[in-house]
Amino acid sequence: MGMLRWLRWGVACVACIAFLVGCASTESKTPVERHGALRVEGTFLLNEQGKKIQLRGISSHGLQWYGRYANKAVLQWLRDDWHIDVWRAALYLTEGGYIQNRALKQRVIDSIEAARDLGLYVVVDWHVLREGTPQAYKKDALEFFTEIAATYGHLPNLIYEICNEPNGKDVTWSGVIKPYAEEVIARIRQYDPDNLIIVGTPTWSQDVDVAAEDPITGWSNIMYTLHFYAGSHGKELRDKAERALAKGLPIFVTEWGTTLASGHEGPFIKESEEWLSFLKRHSISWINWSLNNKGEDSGLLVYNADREGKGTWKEEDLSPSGKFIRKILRKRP
Ligand code: IDC
Repeated sequence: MGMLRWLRWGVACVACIAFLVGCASTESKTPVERHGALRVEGTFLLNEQGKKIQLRGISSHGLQWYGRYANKAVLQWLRDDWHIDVWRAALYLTEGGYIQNRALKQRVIDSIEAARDLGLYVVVDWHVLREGTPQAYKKDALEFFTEIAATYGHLPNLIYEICNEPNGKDVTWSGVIKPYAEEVIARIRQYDPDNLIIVGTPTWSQDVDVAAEDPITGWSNIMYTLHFYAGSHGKELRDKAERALAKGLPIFVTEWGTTLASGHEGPFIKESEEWLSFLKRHSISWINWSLNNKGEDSGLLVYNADREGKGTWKEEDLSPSGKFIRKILRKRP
């Protein structure tokens, strides 16, 4: 009798320890160890085990200005202290960006290699903005993505964002953006058959409903960009997103801010929380704009905090937006 009781206790203890070790090891695994290669099914992003997931993370500011933060120490801080899953490397084209300064490609490579070593997902963002149309530098985009896909396409953590925010009244979905996307996707797929490719939508990546009327066909693992700034965009844009989802369009929020669309004012906490619960409800992945100490309200650091970028920032180095976003990220969804 005594023996049996001891045996029961023994079995219970072993089960309990196994459970705790299991929990600890899931926690200590990196995002890429947990989720592996990603794929899209319907409107959802799935991990390698076929489970619905929501990636959450932080964007760089323009790499021409804040590329010094695209390093392993900073990404490790964001992974371990902020619990990010994904880092976005924003390669502007003009305003001192890649078209004018080819050396910036190295900042993208630094981001990819740091993310690879740290087990983070990384979004390579071709940051179409002032140019309006992605067709303006299509040749450069094709060359750039060929090189990135050929060199890093085998990694499970690479995500392509091929045009940040197309804009302008002539920059239509079916006539301009979709044909651009089809060419770039076809090129990437020659080297990388399966990693996620995210396509920008008209009106600074807000018209996901328009893309949903005429989605890209013939390729798998394609998603569409929705961007919002909580102080400027609210229910109307969420309704648009809902219409797109109802038509089956998979959405990835590769950039959002807690401020006005200018990057200033706020943070608009209540409005941001409304958006965050919407994104959670639909399991939509998101990336917050952005890591900089420029002094703008959407920046996650206070003005002039640690100019060297070693990732040793303290709570008092974070802006109100930074404190809010860090708190959200540290709570597991
Ligand atoms: C802004 C930066 C700002 C910089 C400007 C340059 O916050 O410091 O001077 O770009 O063009 C976007 C863009 C993103 C903008 C951001 C805030 O994708 O590049 O960053 N924003 O205005 N879309 C909506 C807002």
